[in-house]
Amino acid sequence: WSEPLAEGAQVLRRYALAQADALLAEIENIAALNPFYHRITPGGHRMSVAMTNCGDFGWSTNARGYQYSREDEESGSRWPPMPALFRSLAVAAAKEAGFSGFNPDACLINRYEPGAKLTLHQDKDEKDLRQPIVSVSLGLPAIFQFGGFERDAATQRILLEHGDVVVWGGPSRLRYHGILPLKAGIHPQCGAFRYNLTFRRAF
Ligand code: MD3
Ligand code: FE
Repeated sequence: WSEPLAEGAQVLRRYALAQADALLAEIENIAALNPFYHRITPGGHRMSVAMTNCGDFGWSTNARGYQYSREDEESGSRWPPMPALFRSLAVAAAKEAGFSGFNPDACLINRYEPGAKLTLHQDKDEKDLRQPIVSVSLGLPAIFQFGGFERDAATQRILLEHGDVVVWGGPSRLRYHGILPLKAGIHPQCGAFRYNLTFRRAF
C-alpha cells in the first residue's frame, strides 16, 4: 500500500520486502569491490554514515566539495555497475508514483551504525531536479525527518523500516530532510546496520 507524505512524495510501504535478501546480497558484492567508508565533509567532519555507490556515477564529498564522479577516489576504480534488480525496482517504484521514464545513472548506498545520523540537508547536486529520487530502506528502522524549503522550517517524523520505498519528486524534491541518530538493535537480515539505497539521475 502507499500513502502520500506531501505533494510529490509517496511512501510505498514494504514495496521491496520480497527482494530484500537479493538486494542485500548485491550490496555485499558492491562493497567487496568498493568498500564502505566515511567521507570527510568540506568542513573537515567525518560523516557518521559510511557510503559506497554503484552505477555510472557515484556521489561523494571531500575537502573540495560535493560531486558525482565516475571513479571512487579511494580505490581509483569505476563504480560497480548498477545491478539489474536495483534498476528494475527503482524504475517500477518511480512509475508507481507517477514518474514513468525515470532512468537512474547513480545509486548511493548509505550504511548506518548505531548513533549514525544525517543532519537536515537538501539534495541538489543533480543536474535535472525534475527527476525524482527513489529511496529503499533495509535493516534497522530509522526516524526520517521531513522538513520544508528552509532549514529552520518545522519537520515531520516518519519511521522508515525494512523494505520501505519512498519516491521523492515534484515539489518535495527540494525539501530539507535527514535521519535521526540510529537506535542500536539487531535486525535478522542486517545485523547492527541500516542500509539505504538512493537512486538518482545525476546528469
Ligand atoms: C527527500 N538519505 O542520501 S533517504 C541521502 O535514509 C539521504 O539515508 C537518507 O537523504 C537515508 O541524501 C534519506 C530519503 C530521501 C532521499 C532523498 C531525498 C529523502 C529525500 C531527496 C529529496 C527529498
Ligand atoms: Fe538526502
